[in-house]
Order: sequence, then structure tokens, then C-alpha cells
Amino acid sequence: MAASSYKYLVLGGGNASGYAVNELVERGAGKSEVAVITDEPVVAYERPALSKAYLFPDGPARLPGFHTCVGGGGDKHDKSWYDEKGVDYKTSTKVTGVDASKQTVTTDSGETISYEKLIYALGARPVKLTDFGTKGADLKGIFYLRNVVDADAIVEAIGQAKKKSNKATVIGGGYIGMEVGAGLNKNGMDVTIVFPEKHLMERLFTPEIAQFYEQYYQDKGVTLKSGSLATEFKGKDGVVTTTVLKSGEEIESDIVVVGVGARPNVELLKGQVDLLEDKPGGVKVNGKLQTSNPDIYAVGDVAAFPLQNYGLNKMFRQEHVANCRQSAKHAVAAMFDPSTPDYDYLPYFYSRIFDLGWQFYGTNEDCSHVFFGDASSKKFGTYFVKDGKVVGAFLEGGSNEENAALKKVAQTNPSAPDDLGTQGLEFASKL
Ligand code: NAD
Ligand code: ISD
Repeated sequence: MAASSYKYLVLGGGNASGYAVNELVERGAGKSEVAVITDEPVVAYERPALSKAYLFPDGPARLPGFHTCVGGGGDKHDKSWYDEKGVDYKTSTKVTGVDASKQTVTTDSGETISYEKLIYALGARPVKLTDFGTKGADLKGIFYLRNVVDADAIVEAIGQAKKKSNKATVIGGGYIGMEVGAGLNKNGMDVTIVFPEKHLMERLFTPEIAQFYEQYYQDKGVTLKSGSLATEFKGKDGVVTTTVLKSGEEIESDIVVVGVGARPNVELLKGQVDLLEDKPGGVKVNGKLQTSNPDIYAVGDVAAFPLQNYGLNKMFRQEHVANCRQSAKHAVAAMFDPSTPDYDYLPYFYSRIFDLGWQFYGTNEDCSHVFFGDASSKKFGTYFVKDGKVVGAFLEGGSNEENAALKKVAQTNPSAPDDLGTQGLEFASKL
């Protein structure tokens, strides 16, 4: 790094970091005023690509094609962009400590760097099966997916598996489980997805929604093992060969990919600023994304912020790229202009699997649900209703206009008519 003192120091090089630096530069941060420290070997990129197009057998996404901010409709910032803007970007460097009282950060390369404003964007890390003490979980051939190094290892393993039985086991039926399961299947692998719940994506899908996707996966040749826990992995010569389920059933495969959730990387701020001890955890921030120390902001997956709208009134943390982009932009705006209103985030998720694509806006918490449309035409959805208001909306196969209409439903929370299911998309479109 050119200097060891910066006006703005960004910790982490993920999605939120990329958008924070973009906003700092757009708002006029000068050359050598901004630095980024990340343990990743490359500058920030759009993480969603890793579980989706990165795994495609044909025309896969590869860097530098998806550096931030291309996913948010902005320019692609590769290393030369940071150099040109005078941003000191330190890759392959781990932050080892933060001292809020001295306003300094230490790194594993032995540096001590001081800051005026710190943007903490260290994200989340995959929950590991070794954390639960699952026997054999440290065998080679068991993969997690969070960063481009993980994704490259999986791509390499897919190539190797072709020379063996070409079988893969996926542990977890959430985002990683569904997206990576589809990606492995597209590579011609014989895929089994193992998950403890009754159906896929239980935290969001209703049984009706799940039924459609489960049938789709099965029609593609994917085996689904619901209500199943992996209790042990067996291997040969240190490499995984078998996943043992609680039922005693054994599934053989060349590779195992695990997606059983993520944990926010709060540790470096422990004792320095207030953390949210209760679920969902995270670094506690106010509506300006500012921690209990006014010179430290937290953004992206790691930040727990107050959310008052959309029938929700609580501290909220969202591991999603839309929140990474928006919270990063908002923190920098608030840093430059304290009159910036509080962060107002509409919870949002999307996924793309096979030739399908769904979007969800709002909340499904403590809601009843009303299905609409026709699953056989791959165009259907569900409204989520709380206290007579529509507070969440899900749509498979929507056009841009239809998705925008769904978003408006979740934003405005209209009263739910008795014939909501019959009105279906029409209800959203006429708002
Ligand atoms: P997730 O929370 O979406 O799914 C975790 C799954 O693992 C659930 O089915 C859960 O019940 C299951 N599980 C939990 N403990 C288990 C155990 N011991 N054995 C077997 N299964 C177990 O988390 P994820 O899929 O790992 O994704 C990690 C992070 O990446 C999340 O923050 C997610 O939001 C994000 N992500 C998002 C997208 C998207 O938005 N499209 C895509 C990929 C990843
Ligand atoms: O939309 C997404 C997606 O596909 C991800 O991988 O958000 C995530 C990140 O986990 C959020 O940072």
C-alpha cells in the first residue's frame, strides 16, 4: 500500500465492498484516500454468478467478466479501474484486528493501517459440517461455495469426476443446494440433494411452490432426499466416497458440495462495537448503517439494521446481493451527508435454476398464503398475507413488468381481497 493512513478504509472485498468503493469514488473521494483489504486474490465481483453461471458447462461466467458493478447496472471495475482511481487495493491479505479506540487495523502481513472512517464489509462464511463434528467432514472432495477459489475447486472436481462415477451429493436444500444441484446436473452429473426439511427451500417456499420445483428437479434426473441428515462421510485414501444418512442409507459420490447456511463475520468487532447477540446476529447498525462507534459503518451480509416497514419491525440482517449493493451505497451517502434518511430496504430474493427464474419481494413471516397461476405453464406465484394485507409476493417466470408489479405489492401492502387467488397477477398489475 502506498500509505498506511486512509480517510476511508474498507474491510472486505465482496459485493458490498465493491459498491461502497464505487460510491466513495462517485462522491469525490480523492486519490490515495481509499483503501480496501481483502483475503480474496482478486478485486470485488458479483458473488451470485458463482452458484449460477460459473458452473455452466458451456459458456460459463469467468472473471474479469463479472467484477462489480456489472450486476447492478454499473461499469465493470477490474484492477485497472481501482489503480486509475487511486484506490489502494490489497488482495490476499487478512485483517487480523481492529482497534476502534486507536482507529487502526492490523493485517497478517504485519501492517498497521489507520483510518478516519471504516467500512466493515466482511460478509459471512459458510457453516461447516466440521463445526457440528460430523464424522469424516474434513475429507478431501467435500466442498463449500462462497468465493471464486471455492468455485474453481468445484469446477476442477467436476472435471475429475467425469473420469470416475460422475456422481455428486449436495448437502442442504436452500439456495446453494438448489443452484449448485442444478449446475452439477447440467454438467451431466448424477446428483442427489440431501436436506433435513420436508421440502426444498423451506424458509421461503410453500409446499405448493416446492412441489413444482421438486418435480422439475426429479424430471431432470436429480434425486431428492428430504427429511435426511448426513451423519458421517466415509472415504478412501483421504478422499470422500460415501455420505451416510441418519437412516443408515449410504450414498456414493465423487464429490460432495455442502450449503447449510452462513454465519456473519462479526468477530473482529467483538468488544469494539455493539453486536446483535440474538438471531439473526450481526453487527448492530442504525438507519445510517453506522455502528455504536460513529466512525465505523457495517454493510452487506454482516450488518443487522432496523427495519420498520412491510409489516416488519425488528433488527434485520439479509444475506443477499441487493442488500449488499443498497446498504453499501446508503452508508457512503450517510457518511457524506448526515441528513440522508434512514435505510429503507424491501427484502428481496431471486434465483435462476435450469431454464427457470423466480423473484420474491417482502416477507413470508407469520403469513397465510394464496397460490395463483398455473404451475404446468411455468408461470405461477403466491401472495403472502398478514393481518389482511399482502406483505409478500413470489413469482416464477415473470417478465420485468410483472416482477415490478409484484415488487409494488410488497412495497405498498394492499388489502387482500377474497378473490386474491383468482385475480392472481391481475391484482398486482392493476395497482
Ligand atoms: P440456506 O440457508 O439457503 O440453506 C441451508 C440449507 O441447509 C437448508 O435447507 C437447511 O435446512 C439445510 N441444513 C442446515 N443444517 C443442515 C445439516 N446439518 N445437514 C443438512 N442440511 C442442513 O443457505 P445456503 O444455501 O448455504 O446459502 C448460503 C448463503 O448464500 C446464504 O446467505 C444465501 O442467502 C446465499 N445465497 C443466496 C443465493 C440467492 O439469493 N439466490 C444463492 C446462493 C447463495
Ligand atoms: O443473490 C445472492 C446470491 O446469489 C448470493 O450468492 O446473494 C448472495 C450472496 O450470498 C449475498 O452476499
